Amino acid sequence: MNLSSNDVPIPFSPELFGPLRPSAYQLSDPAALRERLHSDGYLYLPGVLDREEVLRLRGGYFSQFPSGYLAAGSRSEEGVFSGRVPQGLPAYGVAGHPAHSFVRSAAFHRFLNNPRLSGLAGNLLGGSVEMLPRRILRHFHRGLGLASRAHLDFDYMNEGSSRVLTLWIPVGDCPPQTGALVYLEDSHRLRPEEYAALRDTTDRPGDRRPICHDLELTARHLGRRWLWADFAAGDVMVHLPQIIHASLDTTTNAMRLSVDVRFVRSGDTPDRRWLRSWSADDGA
Ligand SMILES: O=C(O)CCC(=O)C(=O)O
Repeated sequence: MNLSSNDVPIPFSPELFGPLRPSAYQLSDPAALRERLHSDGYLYLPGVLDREEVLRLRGGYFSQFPSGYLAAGSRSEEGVFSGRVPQGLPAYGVAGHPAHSFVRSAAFHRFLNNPRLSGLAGNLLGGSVEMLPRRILRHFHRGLGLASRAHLDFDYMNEGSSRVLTLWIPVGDCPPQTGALVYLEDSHRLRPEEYAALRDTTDRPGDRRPICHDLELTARHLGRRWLWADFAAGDVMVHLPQIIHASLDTTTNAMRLSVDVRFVRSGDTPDRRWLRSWSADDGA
């Protein structure tokens, strides 16, 4: 596999990559699931959601684009990039772009209102929970050379309770080459001083929140592997706000689409920046 992140190549070698450990979401013992989450920093839960429902959401989103964006003869739920971005399409995720209206649509809210998601989060947080209103739709096509830099979620929501969980949902099949998320093994146990120096190697001077855009450097500096999976529509990842993760560049014709949402315990005070619908220019 030829992989890169933010256009920086990373060899797919056993030194740098290892497999995510799958868990069965139906584990009848929520305490065991919780224990595994805290031990690994994540839960990789294949097949939590109905595949067809996830693909319908994918189709609903891609059908909002002007003609010419999707490959001729393909169906919107396949989300295959034609190689051409229509002229006049507003910047990604701002008012006027389909992602901006989609996260405010009834179909999107219905999809996320699934009791499997709130039930899972409730079991893991040990009580009743609320999904924060800032729910991010991430969409990448090949050629952008853009991905999520190594980071931890709490750096983006550190003005509220740290009792928060992220659920990452691939909206379509998402192997590494399509831009999957990868997790730095056991990085939720690191002390911030251990990765502080990496923040100086950045393609985003002025923003101290990302840890690093160079995933090979990050893995070698911290002496641990990136954990990956061949995600399918229906899978759900759960992670702690302290685990370092990133995403790979999309190099396939099939586009990368995902949603990430956060849950807090009811009654906890969340970071106020997460209390409004997401917009790509909201600065949060
Ligand atoms: O989907 C991505 O590229 C990043 C998502 C992420 O960082 C998260 O879900 O916490």
